[in-house]
Formats: sequence, structure tokens, C-alpha cells
Amino acid sequence: MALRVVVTGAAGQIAYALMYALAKGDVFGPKQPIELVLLDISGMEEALRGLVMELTDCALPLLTKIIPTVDYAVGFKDVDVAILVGAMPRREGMERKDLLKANVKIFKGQGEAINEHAKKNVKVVVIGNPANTNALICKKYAKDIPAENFTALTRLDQNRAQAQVAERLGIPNNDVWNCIIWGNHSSTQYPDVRAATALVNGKEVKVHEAVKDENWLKNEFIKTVQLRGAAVIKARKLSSAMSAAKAICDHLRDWWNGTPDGRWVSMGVISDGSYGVEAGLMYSFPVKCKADHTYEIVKDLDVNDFSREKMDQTQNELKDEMKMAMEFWW
Ligand code: NAX
Repeated sequence: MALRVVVTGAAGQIAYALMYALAKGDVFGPKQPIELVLLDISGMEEALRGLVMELTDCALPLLTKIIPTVDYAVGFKDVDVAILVGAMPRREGMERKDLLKANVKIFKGQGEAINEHAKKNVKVVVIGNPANTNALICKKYAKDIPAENFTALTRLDQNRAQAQVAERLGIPNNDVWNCIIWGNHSSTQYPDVRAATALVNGKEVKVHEAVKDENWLKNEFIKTVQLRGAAVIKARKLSSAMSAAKAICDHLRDWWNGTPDGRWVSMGVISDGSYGVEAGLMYSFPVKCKADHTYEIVKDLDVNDFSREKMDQTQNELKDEMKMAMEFWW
């Protein structure tokens, strides 16, 4: 049976980089047929028409249906997976409050539409910024869908952290694992490699032992990952798209198929109070996923004073965002 997957912001640049990977089986496997729903806003119909032509012209064996739409009722109908990329972008001079207000409206509408039209076991990942808080709003309005089915993307940050360490050590990206992103997908996030492992000269070692430079790990490394999105925008005059699309695929593939033994990945999920993070916040934690599409927060990792401070800082930002969003959502 085909899986129905909706991508919002379908006419945008991340979606353009994402569609092909999704439709050719990179996420749900080479045997899983897919119906792709392309959802954008009114006025983007012509751009969606072009996208449909291109996807058609790929002549992909797994892509059994393409549904372009600007109507939530059509877009979320019976979907198994919802990839929420579209959001209100921050325009020059816009206050954080105004941005949140506009996004509360969007994600309230999408949460309600998901609740009404999607399958009850739908899996949702929010990419549109502010991703964590948008995911929280969406979940709040999708009352009949379990809270654990809502996640926010922090995998791009994790991939950035992993790649920085691999480059520093001069080893392949795959030889670094269990890097963690704590908190918000923003410049307060805490990229943490204290529990990460690297394969160096055929031996598994802790990343901080391999790097042998606490100063780099505590300063330049963290700043580089935190500010990478802004650095890409400065250089490209556009925000990350290819790497964001790849991260969405990684996030969903691991959530759908499970993580290998001994490995974890970072996802923004509803806090259960672990690590002193207020229950109910959408906070990025290390999680282990199983093949039945469930996940668990990895518990009992050591948190030292340095980490505690950074984890609280990003938690405080999320609390602020939630408080601000709550002014608009009642
Ligand atoms: P684009 O501006 O290229 O595309 C956004 C698309 O969303 C547009 O086609 C727009 O018409 C559509 N849209 C807006 N509101 C919509 C709604 N209510 N329903 C459906 N579609 C809607 O942006 P793009 O570069 O694709 O980025 C999309 C979002 O991803 C932005 O909010 C961006 O900040 C965020 N990002 C999040 C990342 C993460 O790791 N969580 C990293 C990359 C990216 O910065």
C-alpha cells in the first residue's frame, strides 16, 4: 500500500531539494510506493504545476500519485506523514512577537486540519521556523493525535556538528556518532559531543579525547554549529536548502526504520521532564527510535555544570517563545 506524504511549503527551495529524495525511496525504502501531496498557499498554483511536471518527468517507479493543492482539507487528507516546511518568514524589521503571531495562525490551522483529516497515527515533522514552537502549536491543536507524533527538526544541526568533528579529526563523517543537539533550533542550541564517539585508526574513542582541545570544543565548535545557518545565508543569500532536505530525510528515515544499536539521534520532541527540562516543552533531546516508528529519550547521560548552563539557556528561550505564543493561541 502506498504511503501518503504531504510536504507544505512545496513551492519553496527546501521542498525542491527534498521531493526527489523522498520520491525515489531514500526515506521509506526502495520498495515502498509513495503518494506525494504538494501543499502551498494560494497564488502558488502555477509553481506547483511546474513541480508536478518535473516530478512526472522523473518517471520514478515508487511515485504513484502527485497531488498539488492549496487547500488544507485536500492536503492533509489521510496522510501518513506530514512534513511541515512552509512558515511565515521573518521579514526585516519584524519583531519576534509578530513572527510568532503569524506562525501561531498557520500552525493552529495546520494542527486542526491534521486532526480532522490525517490518519490518527500520522507522523509530523516541523521544519518551518521557529520550528520547535511551531511544532508545539501544531500539536496543541491536533487534540486527537498523540503528542509523541509531533517532532521538530534539529537533525541539520546534528549533521553540522558531526561534520565539524569529522573535519577536525580528518576522518569520514560516518566515523563520528552520537553527537547531540539540546534545546531549540536557534542560536541558543547546545551542540554537545561529550558522549559522542569517533573511529580513529580503527579504534573507538570518545570525541573529546580524540580532539584533545577542550577550548575548541567549548568555544569555536559550539559557535560554528550555532551560527551555521546564518553563515550559509550570508554566503548564499538564501537559507540552507540542500542540507536541510538531507536532514529531513535522515530524521524521517531513522524515526521510521529505527536507529542502530548503541546509536542515538537528535529530535525536537515533547519533553517528559528528562534532564530537568520542563515537561511539555518541545525540546531537542537524544532519542533512540524503533522499527515500529516509536522513540524514547535517552536517559541518564552525564550532565556537568558547563552543559547544565547551556541546556538551561536554550530551555529558557523556548519557555519565552511558548509564553509569547500563548498570548495568541487561546
Ligand atoms: P522558501 O521561502 O523557499 O519556501 C517557503 C514556502 O512555504 C513558500 O513556497 C511559501 O509560499 C510556503 N508557505 C508559506 N506559508 C505556508 C502555509 N501556511 N502553508 C503552506 N505553504 C506555505 O523557504 P525555505 O527555504 O524552503 O524554508 C522553509 C522554512 O524552513 C523556513 O521557515 C526556514 O526558516 C526553515 N528552516 C528550518 C531549518 C531547520 O533545521 N529546522 C533549516 C533550514 C531552514 O532555515
